[in-house]
Amino acid sequence: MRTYTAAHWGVYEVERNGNEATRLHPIQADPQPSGIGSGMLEACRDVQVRVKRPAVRKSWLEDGPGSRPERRGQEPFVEIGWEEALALVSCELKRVIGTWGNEAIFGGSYGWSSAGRFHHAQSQIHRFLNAIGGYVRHADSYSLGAARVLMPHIVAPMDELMAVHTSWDVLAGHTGMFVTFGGVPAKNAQVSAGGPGPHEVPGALRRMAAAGTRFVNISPVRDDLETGADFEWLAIRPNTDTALMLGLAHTLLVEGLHDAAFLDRYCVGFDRFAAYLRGEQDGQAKDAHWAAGITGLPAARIRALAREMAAARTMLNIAWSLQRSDHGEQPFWMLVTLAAMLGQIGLPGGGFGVGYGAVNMIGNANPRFSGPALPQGENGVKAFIPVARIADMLEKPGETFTYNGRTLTYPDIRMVYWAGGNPFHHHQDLNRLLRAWQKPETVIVHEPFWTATAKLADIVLPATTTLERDDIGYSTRERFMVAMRQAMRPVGEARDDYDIFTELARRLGAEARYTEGLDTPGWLRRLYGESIGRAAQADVRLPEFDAFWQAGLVDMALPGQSVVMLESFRRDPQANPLRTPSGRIEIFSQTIADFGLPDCPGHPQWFAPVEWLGADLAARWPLHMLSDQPASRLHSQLDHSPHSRATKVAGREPVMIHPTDAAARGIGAGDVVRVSNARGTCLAGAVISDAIRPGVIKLSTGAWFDPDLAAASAGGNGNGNGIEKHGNPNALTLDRPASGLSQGCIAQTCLVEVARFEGEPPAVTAFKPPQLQPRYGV
Ligand SMILES: Nc1nc2c(c(=O)[nH]1)N[C@H]1C(S)=C(S)[C@@H](COP(=O)(O)OP(=O)(O)OC[C@H]3O[C@@H](n4cnc5c(=O)[nH]c(N)nc54)[C@H](O)[C@@H]3O)O[C@H]1N2
Ligand SMILES: Nc1nc2c(c(=O)[nH]1)N[C@H]1C(S)=C(S)[C@@H](COP(=O)(O)OP(=O)(O)OC[C@H]3O[C@@H](n4cnc5c(=O)[nH]c(N)nc54)[C@H](O)[C@@H]3O)O[C@H]1N2
Ligand SMILES: [Mo]
Repeated sequence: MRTYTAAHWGVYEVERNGNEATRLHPIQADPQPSGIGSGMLEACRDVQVRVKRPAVRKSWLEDGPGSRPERRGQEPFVEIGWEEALALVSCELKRVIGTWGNEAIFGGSYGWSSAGRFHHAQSQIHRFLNAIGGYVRHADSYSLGAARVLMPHIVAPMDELMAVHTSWDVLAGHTGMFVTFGGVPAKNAQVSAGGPGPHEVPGALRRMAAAGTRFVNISPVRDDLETGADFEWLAIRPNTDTALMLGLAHTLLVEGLHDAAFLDRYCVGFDRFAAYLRGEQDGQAKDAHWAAGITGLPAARIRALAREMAAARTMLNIAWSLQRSDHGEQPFWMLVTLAAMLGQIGLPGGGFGVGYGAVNMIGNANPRFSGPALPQGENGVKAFIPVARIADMLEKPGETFTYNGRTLTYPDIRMVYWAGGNPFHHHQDLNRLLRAWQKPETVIVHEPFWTATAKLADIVLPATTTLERDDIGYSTRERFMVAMRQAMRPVGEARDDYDIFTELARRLGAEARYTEGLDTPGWLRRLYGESIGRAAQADVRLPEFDAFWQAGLVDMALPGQSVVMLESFRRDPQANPLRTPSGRIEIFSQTIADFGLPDCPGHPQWFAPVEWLGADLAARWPLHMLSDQPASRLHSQLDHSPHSRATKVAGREPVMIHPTDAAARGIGAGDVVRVSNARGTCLAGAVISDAIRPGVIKLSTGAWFDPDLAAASAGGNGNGNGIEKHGNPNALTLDRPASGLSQGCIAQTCLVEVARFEGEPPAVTAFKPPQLQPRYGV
């Protein structure tokens, strides 16, 4: 029997021996399978790292909710049976709701979990919490905190833009110049949420280069672009792209190279922006010379680049990482503005892209429809936070903050309930989060693995991985719908999130609302069935469920399709207006101006970030640390797999350092180094490379957080925190919002210093389970 499965990093044919998978083979249609999947089976079966039984922190079990929260992560867990665990969790939910109301439960539960659309943990937990009265939710994402709030005001919502990127075939046919801020990282395009079909990006870039497209990569890192040919690398100082784009815009303006007719017909507010560009108010023209001083790039090259862009069919692209920075709205707003000045938006091969390479689906022309998805129900609680404000929320109940023109209040959280995410991987300034995490009385986590977040919980319920259950794989603009048939038995006593929540809902009198009387097979049929009609509207004929389940894969490709972003708007802006207040591209936004925010005014502007190489602080912390997405895993997922472990240096996460910076510090390849700033210290393994700008280091995210909690609670190593031993950059990043508009995370804004670690470095314990005790002594 041929069966399939899907992960965020690929679609696989499952070789099996009866009910147990023996190997996963990337599907034949995939020209460039991701290596991430190679260790997936092994990682899921790693009984050392799996949570095998429900487990409760000792003090919580013995003395009740709120007992010794400072001991989270430091004391043993007691393993208990499912019956007792379900009783504990349901009683605790009743207590919290009865005493404090549903508004005391934070169920935002951000995270990518795994690929199947039914067992999508975030949807499951939200549906469950809604069924019992609601919870404090999160808005937006870590991926696109600033862009999700900004872009609807000025052009279109991010989800809309992501789904209508000009397709790769059109780029190969028409694009003369492809200028990208932050590369087109093929490492990131290994992934699509819900499961990528064929990996398209490496081949697409090579086809463009072969067809004659000229590439310019503006990035502190050279190798986040690979086209199979030479390209120009402009090694910009991190977080200064807005200044560069302003310099380019200034040259276009003063040399009359901007498309005044386009700006007139399709945009509003160019005049106000042009006055800023010329420096009419602040006396500072944002010219190439000015931009050179900020970006570290030569003024002559900036001027020439502007002319070259105006002379060619030019596509401008920006990586999502650029908005994960202080004032992260500005580079995105400025990219759209620059593209508007070039006047090629809506033309084949011209205009802008917001994330070619960020995930595989961007630039695909496969059909677009909303696939199977679990309805989440109605939330009885109105309070929410922008996703990255979690530590603020825990520390500052009752305080107010601004968000997208509104003033909101942080709720008073007593319980945190998480399924499918790893905040002790994903949040910034994890030493701060460790302190804030002591605030709730109870932390409940569903996890397949003993991640840092599981270890820092009070109650951990073992969840199955996607391989242990039936599901459906689907992602917009990807080629295949996948019948994900169970590929192995659950490990230990793990249960599906759906089954856990069903049991809890029963104990809380909400079973009918949560399950609607359906079991997993019933839901798969229903969700698939409901998507047949939506698919038909996109000209996709899905077979009936039984045929789909039998076949395993449905190929939804519609050959010959291509996409040009904003084509219909360009053809007729009156008939096809944008959904902005003016119906046009807003270079000046009256709405945003009226919010009256000092850190996000009505048109794009340069603001110096709180931390960057031009700051006074750089005298003390002279290196800019980029914490990009890891090539060898998805965030923290599968860090314990052989594939990810093979990339470690001296057992820690590799940190890329320029030879000059390494030599100045006596650091050699393979050395263990301390990466520090005032917020924390982590250890990493040195990789020396000239593919990075001097003064910049790169430490990818996702090494399992391995803090020295005892030292942290005792006051630590001088900066108040224990050393993180494994190389998690969020031990150092800054937990502040991009602006009062979006409150997005700013992980890429971070100064540090690096030094050789002298002596014997402490052992990495990230993949060791916590101390586990049986319920009753034997
Ligand atoms: N410094 C820095 N930090 C960053 C970023 C950065 O660029 N720099 N990027 C940010 C971004 S863009 C993102 S999206 C976040 C990602 O942050 P997360 O999405 O939180 O990271 P993951 O490691 O994918 O965490 C998913 C967790 O779900 C678990 N899981 C998988 N399947 C299931 C399931 O079926 N049920 C349950 N209950 N659990 C499951 C996995 O074991 C894993 O622990 O990180 C952010 N953090
Ligand atoms: N393999 C893998 N792929 C992934 C993920 C993963 O964890 N693993 N995560 C997925 C997720 S959730 C997301 S949100 C996307 C994220 O996609 P992105 O946010 O775009 O990814 P990053 O790798 O953080 O950054 C891309 C590049 O931007 C460059 N860069 C950083 N700062 C600056 C700057 O200030 N200026 C310029 N010009 N360049 C800069 C870095 O050199 C980096 O190579 O990736 C997705 N793809
Ligand atoms: Mo993300």
